[in-house]
Amino acid sequence: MFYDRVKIKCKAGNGGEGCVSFLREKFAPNGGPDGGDGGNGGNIVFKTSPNVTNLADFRYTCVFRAKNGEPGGKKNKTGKSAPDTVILVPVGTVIKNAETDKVVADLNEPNMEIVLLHGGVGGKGNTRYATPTRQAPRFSGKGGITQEYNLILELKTIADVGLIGYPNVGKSSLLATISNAKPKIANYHFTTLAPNVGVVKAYDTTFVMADIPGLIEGASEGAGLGHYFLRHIERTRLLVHVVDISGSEGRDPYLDYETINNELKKYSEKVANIPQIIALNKSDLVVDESVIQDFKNKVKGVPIFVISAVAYLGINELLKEIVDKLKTIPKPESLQVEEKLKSLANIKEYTINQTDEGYFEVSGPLIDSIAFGVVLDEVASMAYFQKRLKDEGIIDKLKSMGLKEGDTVKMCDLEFEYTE
Ligand SMILES: Nc1nc2c(ncn2[C@@H]2O[C@H](COP(=O)(O)OP(=O)(O)OP(=O)(O)O)[C@@H](O)[C@H]2O)c(=O)[nH]1
Ligand SMILES: [Mg+2]
Repeated sequence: MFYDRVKIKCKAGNGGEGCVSFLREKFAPNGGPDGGDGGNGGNIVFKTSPNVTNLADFRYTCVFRAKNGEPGGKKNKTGKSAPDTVILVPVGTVIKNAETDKVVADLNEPNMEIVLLHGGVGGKGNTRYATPTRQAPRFSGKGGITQEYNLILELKTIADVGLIGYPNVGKSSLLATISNAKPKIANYHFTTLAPNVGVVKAYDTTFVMADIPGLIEGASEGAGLGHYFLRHIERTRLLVHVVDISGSEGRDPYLDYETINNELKKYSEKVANIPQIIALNKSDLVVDESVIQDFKNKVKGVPIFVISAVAYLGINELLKEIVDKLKTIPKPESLQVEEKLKSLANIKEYTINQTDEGYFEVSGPLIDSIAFGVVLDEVASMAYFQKRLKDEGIIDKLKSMGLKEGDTVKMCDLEFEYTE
């Protein structure tokens, strides 16, 4: 089984919490704050590796959570930042957000590395909140909280040339003859069950060729191997359409050619429009040369080469045409990134409930994060807390809902009476 589409879960690490601490030494009983910052959470990094050719490993490991940053410590010790979690994928991997089906990254080059999800930044230690008027802050910052994503990894092979054609016409034989690939070759249909990729060196250039499993009539309805593997020729610049011109299996070569082109059209207009070169293979078996001329009479405007992959006939001419054609066709651009993933969870959310006349309850991640580490019965902490409530617009929102002097507000475990 060839794995070219998998679903995984990824989450960058949270930032570590800032520390609340005060210097306590023998001769400085009331020392200042000395709580250090939290460390940063680990990033989720994707990297293409030439050693990875498919997505099979993700069957076993499909959850990737980078470590959280460590909390800050006393004596202004910064917490350790977590290492990146590096995920190795084959070249040509497209990453989509499973929820929206939008492309979030296209890893289309060798040794390409991207940080897809950034770890949360560490929270500040209480030292950082000290001001001339607030000399002993008893609160610290919470590290950034990250969000988990369901992602789809899809392999769309990166190859310059794609080999297409009916089963058993000699696609793999051609690939084996001209490239470093060693595909399985046998005299039956669907010998090739997964795309083979080979590197071809010819006329001072190098190009990559992908042999995809044979198509048959009705592939769009799932016949044979269906259209499943056609995604691997989506990004090729040129197709070599291999036809068995000897009709060794009793079919009409021209009908084969038409059938395959129809299947390409049913898959996508874009794939059907990729320029083609026709390779009339198994010419060593042709007894009556008129079949070649018949085919040429029916197909105009497409370069046709008469070859034999096994007897090495016409191969150099075909290669020359491929090399020349490739020079005129630009490399495909990367897929457009349709969505940029936000690493951080949305902690700006909160809700207000008026549970009784003059009684409001406010809750949600934003409140939790503002209230983190705040000692609410301490004047300086409380002043900081109230300022944040104001800055985030929560007080205004409460007022718009009818909050007035003397009303009660409940947040976390604290109830306080509102005063202007
Ligand atoms: N005589 C002759 N036989 C060939 C030639 N090319 C391929 N063959 C034979 O045709 C059979 C099929 O070849 P493959 O290369 O496996 O064909 P394929 O198109 O990859 O087939 P699938 O993977 O099944 O779609 C094998 O027995 C090959 O030896 C050729 O030029 N001449
Ligand atoms: Mg094959």
